Order: sequence, then structure tokens, then C-alpha cells
Amino acid sequence: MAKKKVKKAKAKTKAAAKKVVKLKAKKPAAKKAVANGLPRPSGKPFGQAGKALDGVKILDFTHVQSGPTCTQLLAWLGADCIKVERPGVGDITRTQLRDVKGADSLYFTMLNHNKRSITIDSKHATGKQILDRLIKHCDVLVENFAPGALDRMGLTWEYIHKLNPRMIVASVKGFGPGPYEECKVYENVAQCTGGSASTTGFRDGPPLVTGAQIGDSGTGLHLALGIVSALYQRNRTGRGQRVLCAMQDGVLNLARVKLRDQQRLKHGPLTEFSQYGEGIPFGEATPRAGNDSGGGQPGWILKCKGWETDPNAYIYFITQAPVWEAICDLIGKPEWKTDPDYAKPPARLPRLKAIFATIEEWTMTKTKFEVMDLCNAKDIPVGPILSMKEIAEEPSLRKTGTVVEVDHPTRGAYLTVGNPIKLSDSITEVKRSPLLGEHTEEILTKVLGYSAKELAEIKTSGAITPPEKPAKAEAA
Ligand code: CAO
Repeated sequence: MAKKKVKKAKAKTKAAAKKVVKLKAKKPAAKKAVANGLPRPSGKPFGQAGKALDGVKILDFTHVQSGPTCTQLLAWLGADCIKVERPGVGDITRTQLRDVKGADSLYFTMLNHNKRSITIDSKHATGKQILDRLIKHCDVLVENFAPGALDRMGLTWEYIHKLNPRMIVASVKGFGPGPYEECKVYENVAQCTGGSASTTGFRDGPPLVTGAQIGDSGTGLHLALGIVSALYQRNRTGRGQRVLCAMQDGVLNLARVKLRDQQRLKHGPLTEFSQYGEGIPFGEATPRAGNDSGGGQPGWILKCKGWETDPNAYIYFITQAPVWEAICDLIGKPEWKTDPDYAKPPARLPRLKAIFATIEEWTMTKTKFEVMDLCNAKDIPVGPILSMKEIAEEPSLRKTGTVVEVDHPTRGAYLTVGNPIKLSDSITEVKRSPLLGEHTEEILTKVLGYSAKELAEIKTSGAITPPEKPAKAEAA
């Protein structure tokens, strides 16, 4: 009796399994999807299946440098970036550092490619209604106003999230929550408060800021990653979230090796710093290290042929341990290979200044490009100091789209830096920056669906046109 029951049960299970298999096989979706439920790979050739961020709509409330860097990256990756600007004024950088009279400055054009511009007075009642529609239409709002400015426009997180629960609100601020959160911040303020300036420069000189805009562009870059991550999470949760990048945090993230060194100080001197070799005691904080490498391989900037007249006839030379013997042969010091004072890295540490002086005697007999060729043939890492002129003229950078020539209706052709992130299936085309309000009508009618009558009413309302007396643009 019991055996019969078991047999029956087994037969039932088999039938059920067959049914399940049959049911699964019938599902039409199974034909379209691969086993893990994802769509089948595109059959189009690489670079022809659209852009990575196609379909992502950005309400771009950014200005100056940090925010525009972020939204320009997203626009290059395919997002539709709608830049909202104050009527008659626009992003303050349009007129800053102007080189061509009456034309948008390079400061603006080089940070706002691939975007559309709409002018809206965000404090005007009709302007607010238009913004409400844009909030409902877009996926991400990006802003880098002074703390509280977005709230003062009535665009609090609660308000935005209620209008569009899927909206991601991304902000750059100078500082995160804490004693300085209300402060306005520019590039060099962030470099100083993020730990970069105190660790840059020469020991016997004042702190230095760097030319690379690690506070503005660096934070914009961090913000772009935050936005893409929030978009990815939204696929799962269906919900938007706030993304905050503080410039102090962004700089500190880029200067993290210096916080590493701060903690190493507790355990003794930083032996890879030239200060150690010179017998100068360390203080309480990570010191400025001149041109020391910052990593485990000692390096320094050395003069090359022509340094007397060319301020960039220099090369960064790294005495990487595995190629030490090749360096000795190349610079004509083969005896150093076996000399106990030079053969091993710890023995070299107290002598680095003299070692680099000897290598420099050799580099000064060659141009920086000759040193580059000779060293790389032996796998010795070196970096010629390239001027911006040399970079602008470098053919290989033009070829890869890292330096791009763009045409502009009012300023003519200019050079810009293209997208440094190269995706094989999402090729970047660099399109010129928009003129102020160039796409206002197009966005109002084609994107937001306003009728011709409504457009006429908006035009006379004053929401998209400059006030009688345009607000004065102040220098940043
Ligand atoms: N319509 C109406 N008003 C608008 C507007 C629009 N379309 N766009 C901006 N405004 C208003 C803002 O609402 C704000 O008004 P309130 O002060 O009355 O609220 C006003 O313009 C000025 O905005 P702001 O304070 O952001 O600009 P600022 O020139 O005074 O300060 C900056 C600039 C960069 C210091 C500040 O925005 C800031 O600290 N941002 C965060 C950090 C940052 O990104 N810094 C890097 C800048 S790049 O070097």
C-alpha cells in the first residue's frame, strides 16, 4: 500500500516537472532573453547601438565649473542635458575670461558641450510651472548652487520627490554637513581644505595650489559616478535619491595618499621623501614633498637640453628598482650596479639628491623627447614635461579625440578636451556648447508639449526673457 502511494507521488512529480518545462518553453519572452533574463546582445556593430546613457534626461541647473563638468560628461555619454539658465544672464562663465568680444568664453564653451540651453527665471510664477514640468519629465536634477539656493527657489528635495519620485537630485557643495556647510566655495578653497595645498609645494616654501582643477572638475567627476550609480540603483528600487559630493571630500579622496603618509609618520620618518635623505626631521603633519614621487619609487624632475631658455625642458625621472641596472648603464655609471652604496634601494635612499644630480648631468645632454625614447627602450619610466602648446599640437591626442577642434557660430573654431572616457560601444561626438536660450522654444514645445498659444503667453509673461534691467553678472 505504502509502495503504491510512493509510486503515485513520483509519477505526479514527473508529470508536474514536464508541465513546468512545457510552460517555460511556451513563454514568448524566453525567446527574446538570454538565460539570465537580460536582453540579447545587440547585433549592431560596436559604436552603432546608441550611446550608453541614451534616454536619460538631465535637468541641468549647474554653473561655473564643478557642476558643468559633471553634466558635460553625462551628455557625452548620451544623456539629454537641458541646461536651465537665467534669462539675459546665463551661466556666469559665458562672459568670464572672454577672449573674443561678444562671443561665449572658452571657459563656458569648453564645459558645456552636447547640452541644450533653456532660459527660465526660476523665481517667476510661470517659470516655476515650467520647472515643475521639467522635473516630471527628467530623471536627474544636477545643481551646484550656493547652499540653500535651490530651497529658496522652492525646489526642496521633498517638493521634487513628491512631483517625481524617480528623480535623482545631485548636488556639489563646498563642504558636507558640519561647521562649514553654509560656505560658498571655489576651486582653490577646496584644494586648501581638502589637504592638497598643505602637501603640495616645496618644504621651504608656502603651500601651493595645483593647476589641475581637482576641486571643481574632480568633484564633478565624482558626482557623475554618483549619478550613474543612483540611476543603476533606481532600476531596482524604482526610486530616486539625493547624491551629494562635497568639494572638500572630493579633493581629499584624490589626496588620500597624503593621509596614508600622515598615519605612517607615527611609525617613523617617511624614508622615500628626499627630506629623509637630507637628514631633516619630520614634523607632526605630512610635509610638502616638492617633486618626490608620492609612491614607493623615488622620482624627481630633471633638467633637459634647452632648460636655460625653455621653461618646460624638463623630465620626470623615476628610479624604479627593477630597472636600476639599466639606468646605471644608460647614464654611464655601470659601477653603481655593484657598489654597496648604490646597488640596493635602501642604500640609495640617503643619497637620492646626489643620484638625481648625476642622472641630471646625463639628461641635460639630451632633449626631453630623446630621454623619453632612450629610457622607454629600456623600460625606464619617465615623463617629459609637456607644455599646453605641445599638447594642443600633439597629433596622437587629436587622433584619439582627446583634443578636439570644435566650430562655433560666434567665436569660430577652438580646441577643447574631448571625453577622456573611451567606450567602444558608446562613441563620443563633441558638439558645440549652446548659445544662451538657444533651445528654449524647442524644449517648451517639443519636450514639454506647450501649444503655440501657451508659448506666446509664456513669452509675454517675463518667465523666459530678461528683465527690463538685466541682473548684473558679478565676477567669480
Ligand atoms: N532664475 C532665477 N534665479 C536664479 C537662476 C535662474 N535661472 N539661476 C540662479 N539663480 C539665483 C539663485 O537662486 C541664487 O539666488 P539666491 O541667492 O537669492 O538664492 C543666485 O542666482 C546666485 O546663486 P549662487 O549663490 O549659487 O551663485 P554665486 O555666484 O553667489 O556663488 C558659487 C557661486 C560657485 C560660490 C556657489 O554657487 C557655490 O558655493 N556653489 C557650490 C560649490 C561649487 O560648486 N563651487 C564651485 C564653483 S566652480 O569654481
